[in-house]
Amino acid sequence: MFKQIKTLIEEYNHIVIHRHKNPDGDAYGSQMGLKRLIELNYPNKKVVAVGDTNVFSYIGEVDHVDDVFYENALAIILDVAVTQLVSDDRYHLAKQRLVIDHHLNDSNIDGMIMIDSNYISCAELIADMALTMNWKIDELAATNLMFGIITDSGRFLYPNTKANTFNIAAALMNKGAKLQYIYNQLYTESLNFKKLKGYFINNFKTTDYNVAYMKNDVSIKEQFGVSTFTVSRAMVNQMSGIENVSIWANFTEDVDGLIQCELRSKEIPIVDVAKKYGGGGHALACGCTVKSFDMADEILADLDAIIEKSGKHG
Ligand SMILES: [Mn+2]
Repeated sequence: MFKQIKTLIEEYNHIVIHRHKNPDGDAYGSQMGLKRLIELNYPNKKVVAVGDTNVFSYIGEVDHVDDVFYENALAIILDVAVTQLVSDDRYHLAKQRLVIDHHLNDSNIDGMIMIDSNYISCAELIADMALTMNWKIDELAATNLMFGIITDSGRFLYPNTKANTFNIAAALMNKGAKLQYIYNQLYTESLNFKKLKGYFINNFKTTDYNVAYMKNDVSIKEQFGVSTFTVSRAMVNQMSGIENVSIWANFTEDVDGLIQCELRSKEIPIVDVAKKYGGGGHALACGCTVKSFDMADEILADLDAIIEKSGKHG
């Protein structure tokens, strides 16, 4: 498969690299890593990167690309395989499409598809390809790819981190990946973000069965100058890793007055509670949206009941 991808890349002089919307470290890292790899190994090709930007934009700048550039171009789509999640839908304009992803979803994009969920990150897959193909890899390419591997593996923490993840990381280190730079970037937070974390740690409450929870009205996001998403999704795990707390929940009022509920559990499945209130997600990480904090209390009662039933109350 790597050979087929290489052959396809070699056929095109114009290449546009896409990835998913709201890019994470892997989407950005694999996009900017592959862009650099093509520049290094095929200096006569014109390769550009497109898409929306966010706090990870220090990994690499996206390019402004006119529609006409797509005419005889190959569009490479990374870390996503479904049309609705791709950032910048002009990949349809390209002459040919290549999808490289490591998620479980089947692709609904028309083109060459390479999906392999054995890889912990898309960047790991691209690095493996570059190493297998004996491509030149410089410090910048190695650093960008390492960024994707480190972020998508939860810093080599998640259970699907494999021996080969370390083999590839080691190879990237040999090519000059700047580990200290990556970790400095990842562990630097804005002052407001840090203070918001402190606010959570100091103010969360617990139920009778030790479900840790926070109820955040809309004033919290204003007080700390952050988004609803930050108060809600980015803060829920401030209540994780606490002795005798097996489930934790974060209830955040949004600008429409609705309550965004983020529910997490160490080991007892809780997704049925999220589903009961019109939401969903994974067994241990899920969410829903409800109309009031009173309904949040109902959710907490349901979570308490789950712990009671499990017999795992500490
Ligand atoms: Mn990924």
